[in-house]
Amino acid sequence: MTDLKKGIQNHLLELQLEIDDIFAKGRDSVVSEVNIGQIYGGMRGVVALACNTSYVDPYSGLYIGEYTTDEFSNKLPEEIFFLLSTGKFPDKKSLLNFQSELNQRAQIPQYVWDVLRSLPKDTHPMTMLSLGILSMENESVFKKAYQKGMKKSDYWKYSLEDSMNILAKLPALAGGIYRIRFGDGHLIPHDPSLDWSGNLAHMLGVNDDKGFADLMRLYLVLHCDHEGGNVSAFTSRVVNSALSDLYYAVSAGLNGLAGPLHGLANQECLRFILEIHDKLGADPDEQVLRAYILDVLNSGHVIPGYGHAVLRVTDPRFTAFMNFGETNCATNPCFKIAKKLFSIVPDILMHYKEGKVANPWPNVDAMSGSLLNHYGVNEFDFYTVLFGVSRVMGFCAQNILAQGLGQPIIRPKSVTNKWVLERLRAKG
Ligand code: HAX
Repeated sequence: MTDLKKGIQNHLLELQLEIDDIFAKGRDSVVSEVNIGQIYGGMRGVVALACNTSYVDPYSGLYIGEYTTDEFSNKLPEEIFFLLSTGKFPDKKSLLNFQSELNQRAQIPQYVWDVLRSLPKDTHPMTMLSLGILSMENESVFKKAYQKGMKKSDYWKYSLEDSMNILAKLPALAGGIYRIRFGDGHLIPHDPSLDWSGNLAHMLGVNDDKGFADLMRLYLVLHCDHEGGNVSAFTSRVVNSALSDLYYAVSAGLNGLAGPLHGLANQECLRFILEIHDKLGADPDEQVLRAYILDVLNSGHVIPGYGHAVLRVTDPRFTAFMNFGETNCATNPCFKIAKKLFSIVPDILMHYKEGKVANPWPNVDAMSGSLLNHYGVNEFDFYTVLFGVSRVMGFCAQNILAQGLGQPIIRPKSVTNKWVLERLRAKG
């Protein structure tokens, strides 16, 4: 058994003991009430899910396991996947074994490239990523084991196998999508001497700068997971809860991530910054920029990269990207505009619509595009693919743990307007 598998097994035992304790202390205790506004309002604030991979504190941001963003942001993505699924960082030997496993599974079947190359040239790269993964569904070891009648207690082990196979192929898949969609179509081979994010940087073929490989590492670490209730993670979990295998579940999660209010926001952010650059110049005057932002708001548009459904402070992942920018590309015009926006937008949003914007602070997407732009990844449409590569770690870890804990199919109850009106009438 690999160290990762052992680690997950131990983690599942710990989590199960905690759940047993919770149930013993108060399985029927009420922790959240749902009002009618929430039924019609995206279930915002309703506590209805347990997820032990990560936690978003409204005031201190993302925790992976017990670790704050500051504490994990200098790690490798492979270490982060270990942490998400076992609750602990791997030691050196376990890390090397895991990396070697990924290297052995990195080869992408030729039919995936045939599928991707057959698509219209202007297909969105997120469609290509989702389809690339879905096209490999026939390789699912979970599906094959299920058909042979595997025990429920073994589900997570086969999902781990599927996860490893999917994760191992992501750098080559994303790199290939970039080369087919934006380059000359020539694929750069996987280099087993490089780690997971190093290979992604290498296979994109954009930039050999060490700073770019460092940015890819940071990017893949910071986007890995954000609790269980966000659109993409929740979608992935719902699909997997029906025992659709991880190829289906990961592809479904990525389809949610492709929405402009979720993962696609990062491509909107750089577009917004470049528009400012074109219209107001590289170093816009503060008052002029302020007026521009107000115009955008008054025309009914959101300011991309600002606001969050859960966070109520500057996203620490934004801060990590900003610190990276200060060290590596402080004079880049887009970075400078992104920084200037940070000094202006929160104040405007705080007072906009009588304080209706719950969180006027920047989220992770407000800065990352400027950094990618600095290293020559200028195709906005590709940004969400990088986000997706990282977020697949969270989808996989969440689904493996949920299966290991024997969680059932997800099926909340919906009601009709008539039901709600009758309920109100009965209450008087
Ligand atoms: N600019 C202008 N108005 C904003 C705003 C922003 N950045 N953020 C919120 N608002 C508005 C909302 O549109 C809403 O107005 P209406 O009631 O008139 O529709 C009001 O403020 C209240 O919304 P909220 O409760 O503050 O925010 P929500 O939880 O509903 O939505 C969003 C959270 C992230 C979707 C929202 O802040 C937004 O659209 N931000 C811009 C897009 C963005 O950056 N998305 C990326 C989020 C991070 C992420 O998930 N990445 O994957």
